[in-house]
Amino acid sequence: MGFLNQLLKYKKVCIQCHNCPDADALAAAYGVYTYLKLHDIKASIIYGGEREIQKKDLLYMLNICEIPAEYVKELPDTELLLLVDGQYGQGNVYHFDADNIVVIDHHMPFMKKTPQTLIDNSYQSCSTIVWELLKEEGYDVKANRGLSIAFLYGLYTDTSSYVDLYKKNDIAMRDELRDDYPELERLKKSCMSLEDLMIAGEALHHAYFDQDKQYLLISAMHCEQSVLGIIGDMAIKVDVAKISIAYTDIDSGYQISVRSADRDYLANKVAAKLCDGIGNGGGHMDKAGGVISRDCISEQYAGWEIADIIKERMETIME
Ligand SMILES: [Mn+2]
Repeated sequence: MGFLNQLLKYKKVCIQCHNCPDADALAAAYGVYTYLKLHDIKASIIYGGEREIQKKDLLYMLNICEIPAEYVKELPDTELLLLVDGQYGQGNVYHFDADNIVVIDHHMPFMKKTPQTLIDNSYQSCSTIVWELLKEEGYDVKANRGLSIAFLYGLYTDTSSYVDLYKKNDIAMRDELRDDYPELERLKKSCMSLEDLMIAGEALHHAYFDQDKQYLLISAMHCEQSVLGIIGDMAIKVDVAKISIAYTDIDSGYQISVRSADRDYLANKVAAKLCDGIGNGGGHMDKAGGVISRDCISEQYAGWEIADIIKERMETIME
């Protein structure tokens, strides 16, 4: 029996994406949703957190792929809470009280392994995992145009526009699903607003470089996480930079985005250490992110600027 097959015993399932869902979370959720709907299960796609999706590309994706993602403050009545692209208890996954949890994720394992968790960080996107699960159940993904576009865009955004795509299974999905989709081409070219472009330019113009430890620290005006990622992706291409850290303010504190060009300082480790005790960080070895909580720093670092907190922590991390 496949992993998805075990879900058919439920009548109502809530599929939860991490806060500020990205294309990969939405696509993975939609894949599971499609399977459950096919078997007449009452399924919904939800997310919580600070705000509703605002990014133009994601709104366009929800529209063309017909993904019914809902922003909620409370967990709707459900028998099962199924998390995609994130894990229960993590900082970027809004906490809803639930007893019955299933997790499908491709980040570093944070939860204990159980029959209800499928966490494999050897995958570059959660979409690829769900694509494989659907194939295992005999579902023809390629015949579903909207889902194919969603999976491809999820993988595309999680691999820096396929530039970092290198894993066998992820490449297999790209190769199988790829086709001439004008909507996908438009999606790929809609991930920044004009304002984001100005914010990125301004942020890069004022980048701080630590000569001794060889890292870049970049402060950006309030922007989406994906824009921070674009800034970080560009900054880490600098020859002398081992690490780049871009950050921006969000309601609850600061969003950070870490890139690594040096195996001695893995991005997920750096992000975890930067946020240790004052937030939550993690991700992949070359790309990671995190959130530093304003409440936590006002206790532990009263009167400190965020840049100084990061600099002090980087001194220790890169010793
Ligand atoms: Mn992902």
